[in-house]
Amino acid sequence: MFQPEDLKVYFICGTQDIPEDRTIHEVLTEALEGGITMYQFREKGPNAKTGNAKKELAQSLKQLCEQYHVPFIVNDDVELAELIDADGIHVGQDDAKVNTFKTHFKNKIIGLSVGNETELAQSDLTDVDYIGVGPIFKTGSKDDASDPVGTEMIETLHEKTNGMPIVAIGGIALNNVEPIAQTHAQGVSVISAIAQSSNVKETVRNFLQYFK
Ligand code: TZP
Ligand code: MG
Repeated sequence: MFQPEDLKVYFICGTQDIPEDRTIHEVLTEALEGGITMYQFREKGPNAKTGNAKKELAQSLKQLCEQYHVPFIVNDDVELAELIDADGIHVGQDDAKVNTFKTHFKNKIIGLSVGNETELAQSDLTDVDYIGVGPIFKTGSKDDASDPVGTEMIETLHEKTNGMPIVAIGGIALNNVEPIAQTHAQGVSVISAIAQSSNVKETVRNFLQYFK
C-alpha cells in the first residue's frame, strides 16, 4: 500500500548510475542504511542489463529492499514488475499507459512522470498514486530530459491536481533541496547526488532532514 511519506527520499538507480569502483548492491545497501523511503530500479542506456540478467539483478535488489521494508518500484518495464512481483511501477509520458496495466496492479504503487500542465492535461490520474514532477533543475542523469521547470511547477501541479502526492525530480542535491522542502512536494527523487556520494548513508540522512 502506498503512503505519501514513502516519497520523502526516493532513491532511483540502475547499474549505469554507479561509480566504476562500486557495485549497485553496495550503494543500495548504504542508501537503505541511511533511511531511503522508496527505491526505483531504473536500468537504462547502452550498457544496461537486459533479459535474464536484468531480472536476476532486479530480484536480488528487491530482496535487499524487503529486508529494510522499503518499497521496490520498477521503472518503465511493466512485464518485469509483474514477473518479480514488485511493489509498484513508475512510468513516463512515453511509456505504457496506466490504463493498459492497472488491472494487473490492483494493490501496487503506480507512479507517473508529469513535467508540465500540458502533460497533466494528457494524463489520466485515476489510478495513479503519485506524480514525479521535473526536471526541477538541470540533470545529467537522463539523456532525453526536457528543460528544467523550477520549483514553481510543483505548486502549479499541486493546485491543478487538488493535492496529488508529488515527488520532485531532476538535478536535486543537498545544496538546492531547501526550496523544494518549502513547496507541497512530499519529497525528492534523486539519482546522482546519492549514487555518486562519497558517503551515501550520510547524504541520505541529510536529505531526510528536509522532509520530516
Ligand atoms: N527524470 C527526470 S530527471 C531524471 C529522471 C529520471 C534524472 C534525475 O537524476 P539526478 O541525477 O538526480 O538529476
Ligand atoms: Mg520511462
